[in-house]
Amino acid sequence: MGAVALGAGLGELLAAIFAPASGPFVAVGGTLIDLAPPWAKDTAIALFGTADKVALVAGIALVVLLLAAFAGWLEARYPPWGRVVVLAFGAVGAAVAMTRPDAGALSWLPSAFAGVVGALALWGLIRMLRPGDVPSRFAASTTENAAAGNAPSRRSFLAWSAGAAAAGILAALAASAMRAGDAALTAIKAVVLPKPAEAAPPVPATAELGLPGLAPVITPNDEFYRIDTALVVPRVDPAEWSLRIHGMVSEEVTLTWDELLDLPLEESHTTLACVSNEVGGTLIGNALWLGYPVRELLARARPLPEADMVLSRSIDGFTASTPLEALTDDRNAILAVGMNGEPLPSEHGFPVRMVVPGLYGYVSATKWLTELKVTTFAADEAYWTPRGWSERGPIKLQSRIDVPRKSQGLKAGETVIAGVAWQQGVGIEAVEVQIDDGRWRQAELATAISDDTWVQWSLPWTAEAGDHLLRCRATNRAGEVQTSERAHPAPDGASGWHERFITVFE
Ligand SMILES: Nc1nc2c(c(=O)[nH]1)N[C@H]1C(S)=C(S)[C@@H](COP(=O)(O)O)O[C@H]1N2
Ligand SMILES: [Mo]
Repeated sequence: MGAVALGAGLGELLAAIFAPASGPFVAVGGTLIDLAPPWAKDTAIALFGTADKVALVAGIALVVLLLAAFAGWLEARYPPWGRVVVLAFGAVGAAVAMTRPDAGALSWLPSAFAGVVGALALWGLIRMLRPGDVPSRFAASTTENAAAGNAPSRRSFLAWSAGAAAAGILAALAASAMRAGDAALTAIKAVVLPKPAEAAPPVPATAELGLPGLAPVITPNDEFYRIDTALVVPRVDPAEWSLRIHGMVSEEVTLTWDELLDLPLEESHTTLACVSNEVGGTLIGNALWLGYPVRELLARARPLPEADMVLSRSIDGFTASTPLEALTDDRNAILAVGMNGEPLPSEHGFPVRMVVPGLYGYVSATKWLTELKVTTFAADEAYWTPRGWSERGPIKLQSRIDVPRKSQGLKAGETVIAGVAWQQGVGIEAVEVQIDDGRWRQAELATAISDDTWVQWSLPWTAEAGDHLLRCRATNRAGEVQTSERAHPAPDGASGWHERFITVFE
């Protein structure tokens, strides 16, 4: 185990030095994410929420430990097969690393190195256990003490194994420390965004009900949900960033970071939602974005009349298919550089991401954006499409109960039921609440920031002791009532009414 830990840890360290996304763990983990069948990913998100990646890395670490134990046993019994197994896994890691979308010419190196170091360490360690083979310094005493079951060779084997494992773990820790302190991160921290040429209208004071337990109308960056396939957050140096607009266009356009910041940037509030959000779920957030309209850049490139889709691509290979129309009509579809008055946090796509009101994130909100390919739905497919999700993802009309919370130990008496409702691009006209299958009552809406954001709602309630069932449903500005028909998130978003059972105490 020590040997393999040493190898894997040194592999990660080497990766951290030379090629951030090519470490054995990251490459294998990233590939597992891409290869995972949709149900596995759904289960992972359901089980671990946004901690799905932590769970994956822990899982891989466990497999590595089991492998290490197996290789050690094999090497002791049937040398050199333990070494061969370790080398083979290094080779698999190296091959996988080269298939990653962000692979560089040397991406195979860390895994291969991990394999070789692991195999050598294993060889050295197991040799210590074999009386005939031990280095001469130990040879004399070994045979005498072996009978006592306490041979120095065994003791030194344990010591060296523990040492190797510790060295491996230290190397892995050093690797993650180096990642955290790398140059791109320094560049990120140095970014100062320009003032908007067009500021967002101030948020009406009546947009925020300020009730404890109710989601704030603007989601702070550090509370904003995060969903993506990136095991390691891509660190992009803005000085090296550029966006290429190509494909079915009359003219290719390239835009650098400085050029983008020189354009008149606009602020807008848009609520971002994930297609994986269950009814009542929390994979949704609202922010003030600063960015430049995609429509203006597409106007420079002049899409050909046959085009009907824009395939946006991230530096890590993720792609999203957005209807061309959603990027050329008058909605606030932007290349965002700012989030709630700060540069985009790395986790949310620094330096540039897309934000498109009215579409789920998986078909519109590409983070770490590098490329816009003007194309057709017939010719191109985005990341999630072959994985069981619809190629188009307009946001469904939804509403959610935030308070009372299930476990808050609500006492009988005057209280308030409150939540949020949304259908970006359409807007919310009304929210109704039903208590214990009674009549639907009109909730009071807070002031909406815009039709592109969610809106808070509330309803006073005199709660009587006992068990109650609360339900809510929204009506959009087109007059449609939220459907009661339950649908799973796959393939194009959950539907149904949010229900909450609540016990009210005397
Ligand atoms: N590069 C990249 N961008 C991505 C994704 C991804 O996996 N990779 N996931 C998308 C999905 S599914 C959603 S819901 C939003 C989430 O954005 P957030 O993490 O900033 O909340 O990002 C979108 N952009
Ligand atoms: Mo998503």
